[in-house]
Amino acid sequence: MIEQLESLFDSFEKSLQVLETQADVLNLKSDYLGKKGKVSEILKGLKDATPEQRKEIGPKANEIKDKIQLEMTKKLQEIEMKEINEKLAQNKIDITFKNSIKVGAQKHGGFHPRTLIRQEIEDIFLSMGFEVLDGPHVENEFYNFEALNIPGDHPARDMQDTFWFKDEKSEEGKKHLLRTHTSTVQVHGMLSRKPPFRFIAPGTVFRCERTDASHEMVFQQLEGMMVGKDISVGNLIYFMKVALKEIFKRDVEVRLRPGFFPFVEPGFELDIKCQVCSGKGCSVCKQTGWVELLPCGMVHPNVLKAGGIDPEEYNGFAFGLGLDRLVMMKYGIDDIRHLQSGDLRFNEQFKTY
Ligand code: FA5
Repeated sequence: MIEQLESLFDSFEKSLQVLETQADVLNLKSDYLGKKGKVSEILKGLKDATPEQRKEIGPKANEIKDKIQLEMTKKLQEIEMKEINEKLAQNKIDITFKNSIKVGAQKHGGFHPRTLIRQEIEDIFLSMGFEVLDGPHVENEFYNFEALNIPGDHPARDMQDTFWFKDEKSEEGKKHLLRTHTSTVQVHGMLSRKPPFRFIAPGTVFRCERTDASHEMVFQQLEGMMVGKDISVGNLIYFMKVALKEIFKRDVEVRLRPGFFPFVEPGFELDIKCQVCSGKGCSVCKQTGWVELLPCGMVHPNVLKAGGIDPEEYNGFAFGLGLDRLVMMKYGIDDIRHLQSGDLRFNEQFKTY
């Protein structure tokens, strides 16, 4: 039996050598060490052996079992390492990029033209001491109208078609709406700081309007407000001129004309010579050669009062820049609807790198 056990180990070793998968190794293990395996078969003969023979065969059988177990563990590890190395060779990372992606052929993202202009304007106004504020899209009628000198029955409420919410009114009994202009931030700004102050507030506004080449239902404005002592129309015009010069990096023709907005007095419309048609007339400027861009004016005393500011002591100016229209003028875009089209062929023209 001792010889049988030793030759069994030899045949095990030979069979093991040619195996290549862990499953085959485990099958071989059960052939040899399993309940009905080859070692058990040999040990069945123990019943006919003498006590002396048994003393010898027992330890030998254990030794052979341990050796089989050890060889198998080694083989399993060997196969595992081989598999890992093969996988690593397949998934090799080429840090030189020589054999994979060509440097330069990679696609980079870029900023939307509106984001580019917005960042540029924020930098310009920050450099002139303005803060940049944000405000909620969902407002109640106090912030969008009443505090801006537009009471409930005022015809000016119809100047901007409003998306109203049908939900519960606010705690103060005011109806909710999607803000129609960023002038709402004037009110938040006044109520949360003491004069003197100056801030801008870029953001999205919503109007229930028919769209065309220069009108969207969801578009962006950039509000500006400066409150202090003895502020004049001259100050207002100075800041508007500096901002436009910095944005266009060249002289652009503008005109200032009287404009009516209940929240400013006097109020102005600042139009820009249409940069799409150079003033000849097109669908963007509705054949007039001019585009309404930057309404502005001196803050109405009622608005200052609603913002908790004494109009006897302080005054100020405010403006509401049409940010999307400015983007159109800067880049010569002939339809505002391109801006939100999500068309990559449009967006890709403005990559910054
Ligand atoms: C206002 O919204 C005022 N809140 C602006 C203001 C602020 C005046 C502070 C005085 C003081 P208006 O409705 O004109 O005004 O809009 C301002 C600018 O937004 C317009 O000049 C135009 O450039 C842009 N705009 C208006 N409607 C649209 C639209 N449907 N699509 C794209 N841009 C628009």
